[in-house]
Amino acid sequence: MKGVIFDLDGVLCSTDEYHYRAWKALADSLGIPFDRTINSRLRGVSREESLEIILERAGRHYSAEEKREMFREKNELYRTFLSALSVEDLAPGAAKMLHELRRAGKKLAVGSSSRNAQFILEKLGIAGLFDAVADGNRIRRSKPDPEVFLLAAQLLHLKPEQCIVVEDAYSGIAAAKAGGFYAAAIGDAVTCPPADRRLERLDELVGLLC
Ligand code: B16
Ligand code: MG
Repeated sequence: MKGVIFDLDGVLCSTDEYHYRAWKALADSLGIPFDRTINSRLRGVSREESLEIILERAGRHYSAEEKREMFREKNELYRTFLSALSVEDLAPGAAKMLHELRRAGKKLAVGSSSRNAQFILEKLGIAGLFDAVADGNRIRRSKPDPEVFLLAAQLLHLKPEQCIVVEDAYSGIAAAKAGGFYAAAIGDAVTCPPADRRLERLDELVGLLC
C-alpha cells in the first residue's frame, strides 16, 4: 500500500457530535423528532441528504428555498462549534500516526464529504500533513458513491488498489469497496460486513503499513 486515504469526521476528529448538536437545534426549532439513532444515518452523507433524512419525519413539504435556509442556519451553528476546535480535538494518536506514515514514505490524503474539511484540518493543525484533500466541494456524488475516494487516489497519482481507506461510516466503507480500495473500519463501522480490516485504534495503521 502506497497511499492512505482518511475520512475526516469520526476518524481524525469527532466533529460528528457538533453535526448532531447543530442538526438537533434545527430539528427542535421545526418541531421534528430527531435523536442519535437517526443521526447515525447521517454519517458520511452530504448535508443535502442529511436534511432529507431529517425531514422524513416532518409531516409537511418544504420548498427548495426553505431547505437552503435550513442548511445555512445549520452550517452557521456548526461553524460556531468548529471555531473552538484545536489540536486537542484530534483523535487519540492521530498526529503521531500521521507523522510516522509520512516518515515511512506513504502518501496521505483526506477523503471527506464535508465542505468544511479544509477549515477543520487547519483548526486541528494537520492541514500540512496531507498530499491531497478531496472533499465535499470537489465532488458531485457523496458516499456511498466512491467519487471522493477515487478523486483522492487520482490526486495522489495512485490506483485504488494501492490505497487503504480508513472510515467510520457504513456509507464510507461501501464507497471504498465500490471504488476498489482496501477498507479499514474504525468506530461505528467496525460492525460493517464488507470492511477488510477492523481497527481499535488509529496507531494500528503504523504496524500494518510500515
Ligand atoms: P458539511 P466525513 C461528513 O464528513 C459527515 O460525516 C456528515 O455527517 C456530514 O453531513 C458531511 O460530512 C457533510 O458535512 O456539512 O461540513 O459539508 O465523515 O465524510 O468526513
Ligand atoms: Mg466519517
